[in-house]
Amino acid sequence: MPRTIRIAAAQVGAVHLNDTRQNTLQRLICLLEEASSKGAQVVLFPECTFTTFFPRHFISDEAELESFFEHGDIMTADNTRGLFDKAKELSIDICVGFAEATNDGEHYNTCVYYHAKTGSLLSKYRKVHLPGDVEPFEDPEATNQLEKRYFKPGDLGFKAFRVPDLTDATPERGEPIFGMMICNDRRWAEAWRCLGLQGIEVVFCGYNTAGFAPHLWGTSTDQDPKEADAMALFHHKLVMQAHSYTNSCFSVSAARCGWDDGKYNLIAGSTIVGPDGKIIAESATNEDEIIITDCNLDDCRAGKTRTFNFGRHRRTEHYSIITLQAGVVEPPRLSLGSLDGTEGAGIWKA
Ligand code: CDV
Repeated sequence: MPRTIRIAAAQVGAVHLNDTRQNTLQRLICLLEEASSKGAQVVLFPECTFTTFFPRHFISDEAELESFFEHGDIMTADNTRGLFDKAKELSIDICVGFAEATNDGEHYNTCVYYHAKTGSLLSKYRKVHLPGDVEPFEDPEATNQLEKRYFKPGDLGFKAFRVPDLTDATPERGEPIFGMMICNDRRWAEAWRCLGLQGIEVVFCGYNTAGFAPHLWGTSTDQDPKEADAMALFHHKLVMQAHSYTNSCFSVSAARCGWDDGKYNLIAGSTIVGPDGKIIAESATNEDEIIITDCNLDDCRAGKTRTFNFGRHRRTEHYSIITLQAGVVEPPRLSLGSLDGTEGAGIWKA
């Protein structure tokens, strides 16, 4: 029996600094209703879904900063409850990103998986790879990315989880295996492999990715903004496709995109990618939009049992460098050694 699930990504267009919480929430609810009318069983929403992407702003006022965070139970808090209530009413699971303030005063860039049938959170993930800086750029024209200032690195790791009720749990395969990551995490092979090693079948990833942000990335500040935007989109698709392929899983990505405040450009490009690395659904606008497709999880089997059969082919005895060292340690410079056989002089010995 095929283990097929209809999965959607809810792309969310521009959200301005002064947009009201209620207005943004209403847009998310409309997207959920549209996904429901198309038969979606699970819908992914972007990173920091409920507000504008505030880490681009240097906010010194503590109360103002806290207003971008969600406090208390995300399922019942005033600013977010509407989406969870609607998901329950429509019987659709949702995966949604938000800025989390914990009861003990910590702050994380978080997402949760909400299981509609039981009205409970099946899993929570806190973003591990926080990009950007603690201090704002000196150039007042630069777009900041102050995630390292506002959030602590996630402390929950990359945990895959089983989801009941979406497909018949066949005796051979059991319930679907899902996992979550957030935006910048998708660029790191390590994040994917941690999920891949748990037999991941669908990775969910919401994102806010600046198009033209020359102080942050790109080649120079006078780069053509359109080219920069195209390159950011290319890199987004590259990592989603490559890592879906090398871990033999589906991936779903949902963009917060468009021109926030008419000034800050975030790329669109929400996608659903198959375990062969091919894009099977893709957004066509940079506005609010649902993309949706059927995913037969058994399509993951070919890769998982052949080319990427990890148990058969991985050679962990050669991988310790990955966890022992974070930064780069280059081999010794040839020019600093002599050619008399000194270590590092470029003479290979068996
Ligand atoms: N929100 C993000 O994590 N954005 C990063 C940018 C800043 C590099 C990204 O990887 O898309």
